Amino acid sequence: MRLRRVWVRHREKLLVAALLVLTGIIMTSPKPLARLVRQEEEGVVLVDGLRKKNYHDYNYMKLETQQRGLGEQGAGATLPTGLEKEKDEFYKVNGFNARLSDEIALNRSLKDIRHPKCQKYLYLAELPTAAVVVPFHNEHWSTLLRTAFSAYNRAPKHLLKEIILVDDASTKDFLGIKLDNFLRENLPIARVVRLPSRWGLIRARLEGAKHAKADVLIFLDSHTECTTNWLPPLLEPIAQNYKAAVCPFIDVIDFETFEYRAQDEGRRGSFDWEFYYKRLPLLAEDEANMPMPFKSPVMAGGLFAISSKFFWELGGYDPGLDIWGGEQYELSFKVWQCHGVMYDAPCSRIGHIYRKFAPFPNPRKDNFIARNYRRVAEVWMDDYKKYLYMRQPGWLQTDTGDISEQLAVRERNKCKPFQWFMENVAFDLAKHYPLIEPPDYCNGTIQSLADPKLCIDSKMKGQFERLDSLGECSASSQFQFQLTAYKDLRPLKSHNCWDVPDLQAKHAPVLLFGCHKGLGNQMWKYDMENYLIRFGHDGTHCLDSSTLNREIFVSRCDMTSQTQKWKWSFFNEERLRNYDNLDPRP
Ligand code: UD2
Ligand code: MN
Repeated sequence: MRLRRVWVRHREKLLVAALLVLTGIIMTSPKPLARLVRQEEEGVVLVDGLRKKNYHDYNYMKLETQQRGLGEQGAGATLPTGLEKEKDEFYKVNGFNARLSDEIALNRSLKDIRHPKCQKYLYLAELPTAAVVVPFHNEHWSTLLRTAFSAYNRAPKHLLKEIILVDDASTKDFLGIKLDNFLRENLPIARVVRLPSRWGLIRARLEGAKHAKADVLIFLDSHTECTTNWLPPLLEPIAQNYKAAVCPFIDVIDFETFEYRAQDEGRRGSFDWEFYYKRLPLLAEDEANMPMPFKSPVMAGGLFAISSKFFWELGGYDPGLDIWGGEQYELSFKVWQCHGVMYDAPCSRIGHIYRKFAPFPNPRKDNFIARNYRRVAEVWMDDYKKYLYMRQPGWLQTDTGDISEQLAVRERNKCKPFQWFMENVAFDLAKHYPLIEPPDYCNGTIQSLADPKLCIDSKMKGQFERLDSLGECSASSQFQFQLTAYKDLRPLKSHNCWDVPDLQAKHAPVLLFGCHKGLGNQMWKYDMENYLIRFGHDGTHCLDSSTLNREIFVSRCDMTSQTQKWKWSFFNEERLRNYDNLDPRP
């Protein structure tokens, strides 16, 4: 009753007092902090006790869908007519259609081709900062800049601290002051570090890494494009374990049309015993957890993230690796053997232009690739190195140079033996890439019975070229072929296989494509009773020829046709008889 009376009598005074107290609280509270806390918590949710957040930049994504023009949305494009001469000139020095690239916007839009679940995935609200490091030697202007712009435009700005372009002694004029000025005005987060002479991509990366101030190093090739939300998936596993190295999915930017397309939906990285980069199937658990990061034995090399702390604990790269090659194996072995882990992160997708051909002359007088491979093998592979040397005895002729520093890294970090890697990480590698090569079905020359002085002649042709000719039989290497245990047919020791992409054509051409082990349109069989070289699973088509035009092609098998009959200089009768029971992936 009494309170009520007080309230009624002093209502106004009380209200004013309350108002004054409230304003006091608001006025004296540290405003900026209050705003910060509120802003940070916006969009942050607790998932299993962890603060997570959605990093998508929906405004940017919406703008992208509205962009129109050549190559937009990652579509394939063709060069406007009249530029053929320039096209050829630019192709020669880049190994891809660089003139077309100049017609495409530096910030062109790309389709979101990620696994649909990536759109909803939340990442830790606190992630480490990143530095992008891009080594380049004579890279083309627009492809280099598109690399930098795509990385910047599609990354959360507070996480991407710097973009360091390392100029490995380029000689193209525009890569000098013009590039510095352009970046200063248009993309100040990026800067160029220049090397005094050609150091090669590995030492260029090392130099870039030394300049970086961010927590995580992200290496990219100089002709790549980062897609929607590419950065958080690379950083999260590192935030959880600083010894994790994380690779994005590497997609394909077509060297001719600049079409952006998926490479595939994931494989585990690997190598064969000549150190060609290869891939292994996903494990059932990887498929089930898609698109969560999965463990991968070996990185492709060009594109990955690693904490600067772990990178330097591992001694960075071996600085004795020169120009190009081998560093992807060195770092992968190091990461695994020295107590780290390597993941592929399906929600981070970055496109790469695989060149049509290597445009640069050899900058050294020696075989630096062989030396690089040997250094890696000698330091990390223990007894397994012999499986490389068995196939490449020539490598033993190359001097590794001093490897004591690298051995000291291994010792200092108490790294595990290579056998541990083979048994626990790359446990299925030897099944797909046997330590010892299984015997060929056939090899040597392939002689025509229609005209026995003629043999199949590869003319040393390579990837994407048509294998079309017959020549006068000789022992020289262009006449040597093998029908391997993988049931594919290839020029001796080549990694390009006979492939028939258009079987319906009347005289179906045989092309050379990267070998994919006898499967699909690379499977061949020698029918030794009938001297036929049969193509494909059903074997209804055979290798045929016109001895007059000295041409070869594939047509429907005809036992009576002499132009379809071939004699191998060597064939393994027992294995051929057993052909249908033998696994092409021994
Ligand atoms: C593949 C890898 C690359 C690296 C290499 C083996 C991918 C997509 N790419 O390269 O990262 O692992 O195999 O070493 O996995 N460069 C220099 N100086 C040189 C030579 C090259 O700075 O002396 C730069 C070049 O401009 C490019 C990068 O190094 O940015 C890789 O060279 P590439 O693109 O010619 O070779 P690629 O794609 O076959
Ligand atoms: Mn490249």
